[in-house]
Amino acid sequence: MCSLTALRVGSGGTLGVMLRYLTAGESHGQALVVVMEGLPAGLPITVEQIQVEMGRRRLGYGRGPRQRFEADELTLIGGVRHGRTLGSPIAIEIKNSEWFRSDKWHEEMSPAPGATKTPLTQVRPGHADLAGMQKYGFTDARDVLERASARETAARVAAGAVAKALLSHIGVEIMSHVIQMGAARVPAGAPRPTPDQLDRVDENQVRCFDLEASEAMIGEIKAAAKDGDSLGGVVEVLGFGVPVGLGSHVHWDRKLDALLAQAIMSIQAVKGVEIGDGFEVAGRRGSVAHDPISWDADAGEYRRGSTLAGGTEGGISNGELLVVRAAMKPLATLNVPTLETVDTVTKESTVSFKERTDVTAVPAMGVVAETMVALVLATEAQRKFGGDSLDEFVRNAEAFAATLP
Ligand code: EPS
Repeated sequence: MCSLTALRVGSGGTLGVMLRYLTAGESHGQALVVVMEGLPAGLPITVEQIQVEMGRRRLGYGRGPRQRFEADELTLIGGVRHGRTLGSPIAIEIKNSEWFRSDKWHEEMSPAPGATKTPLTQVRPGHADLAGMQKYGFTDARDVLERASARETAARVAAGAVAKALLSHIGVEIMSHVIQMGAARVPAGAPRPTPDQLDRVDENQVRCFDLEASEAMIGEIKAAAKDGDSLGGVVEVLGFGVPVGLGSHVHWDRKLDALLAQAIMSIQAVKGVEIGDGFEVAGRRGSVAHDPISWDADAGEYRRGSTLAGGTEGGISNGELLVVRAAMKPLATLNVPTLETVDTVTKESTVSFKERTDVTAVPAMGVVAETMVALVLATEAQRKFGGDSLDEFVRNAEAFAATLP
């Protein structure tokens, strides 16, 4: 079949895609799984390397009880032998610790025929519950929420660890930091962290680089937690060493910024994406809204004097710092439910059901956003440089850089 969808060439499409991945699994089921295809052979990768990224995703003040016992125990099921990729699909399984530590979810999430004794019908505004039930014809919100849950991002982060490993061989490093939590913000123009300061960001309870702002953020979380409420915020992902020439101006679905926007927006609870200073620049005059270009004769490279465009121009990476921001809404599950809704059985007004939840997951979302940026960049780097082995991929990238006009 030759439908428009089948011919799409973006990161999530099918034809012509160099790197693709698919996750499966529910939040309280046995496990999550991710299958990645299209990585070159010979890429060194270990379970421990992936575990580091998984551990980073569990970080952050304000997470709920689940993160205290979730171990994200993972198994490399296929595609890796003796610590190196084979070029075949990589399959990674991440066990849900809760399934194995008790039988709490065994009946509720059993794949065998049966029915729940406790359907969830007081749907949460802002969550996928109601629209998902209507779309798929369900009478229990759990049929929707188990997959809509941000638990699924654990599988993405496993894939992202592999994508980051690939990118590291062409000098790309990706990190994130929290710049807003509720009403507490990092002041405009505050210094950005660099990759050698990643530990400092990760060691901070809210993954914020600005200590004063981080104190205010923790204060916000404590206050929201006291009220049984939740908080959203903004993270900034930074891509260092991104080569010139990823993405393209020639088609809407090949533009790097567009691919990044889709990838970031696909993260659960993300409602806004910004490349560079997109929103702030919209209010400026053209004469002060663009990054000036100069020639660095010593380095033999063009330079831009600022990062307003966020490292992409015309949908193509320009070799400057990549800047992508993601805005996360406050979680729709509240520890003290107050959100007005309707019970889908009685049609009577009520408040949404209570589930164990995080006060905020913004620090963790930063790690997921890094993952999505890494997956887009790895896909586009594979498209640009190709190669069946890591050596070939790196050789091609170096040859391109060496001949840049
Ligand atoms: C989530 C609700 C919480 C989070 C979960 C995402 O899970 P639970 O309902 O089991 O306590 O902890 O996130 C994760 C488990 C995770 O690993 O990120 C939700 O409703 O999206």
